[in-house]
Amino acid sequence: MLNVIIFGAPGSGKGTQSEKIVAKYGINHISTGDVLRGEIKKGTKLGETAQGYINQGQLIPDSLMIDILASKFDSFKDSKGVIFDGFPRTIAQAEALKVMLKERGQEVSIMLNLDVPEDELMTRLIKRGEESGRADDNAETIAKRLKVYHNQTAPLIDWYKKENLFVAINGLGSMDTIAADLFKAIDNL
Ligand code: B4P
Repeated sequence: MLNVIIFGAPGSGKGTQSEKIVAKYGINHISTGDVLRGEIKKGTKLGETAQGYINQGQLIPDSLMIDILASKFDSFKDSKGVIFDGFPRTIAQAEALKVMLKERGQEVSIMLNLDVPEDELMTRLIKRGEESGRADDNAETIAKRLKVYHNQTAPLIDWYKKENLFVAINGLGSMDTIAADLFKAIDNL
């Protein structure tokens, strides 16, 4: 199985590029952000809990996220692989992912880091907020999300470098150019 992690700060294009990778390689997609927004829309207990964290720009507790991830992963039948979009976001989530995959005879194939300067992230997310009305895409919450990213998520870069799975990708430019770089990295596996 091809198990790809697409990694980057909020607004780096993880969701955008995941769709292109899914279309090219025919693998399944787990976007933890989409799962949470789906639960909010359905008005479930989980959605209610998630909404509070998301609107504050905070991460949902690891224990909840890890359970969600495992059950979503196990829902795929005869899968060629999975793209993990928005997970892991903490060291605890990365460790749990490693264990979860190992228990299923699997491992992470590659971690692709979309590198985008902070002013560009802000511009993209503000624009998305105006177009989609996403509650967490406003200047104040974006600033909090970027802080959370630097404190809790960015340390995963070194973690995956130690695992020899890290590949840096320039996340600035046209969506197709970035996709071509991502495909090249995957095809090199
Ligand atoms: P996510 O839904 O994962 O959202 P994101 O990081 O903000 O966006 P992404 O990087 O996918 O950007 P996109 O492609 O859409 O998370 C939302 C929240 O959920 C988190 O803050 C957290 O609270 C919670 N959460 C999720 N996973 C969690 C976890 N594992 N643990 C705990 N909490 C969790 O691109 C953004 C915009 O840029 C789009 O409008 C797009 O059109 C544009 N864009 C993309 N590529 C571009 C390019 N090359 N040039 C110009 N614009 C581009």
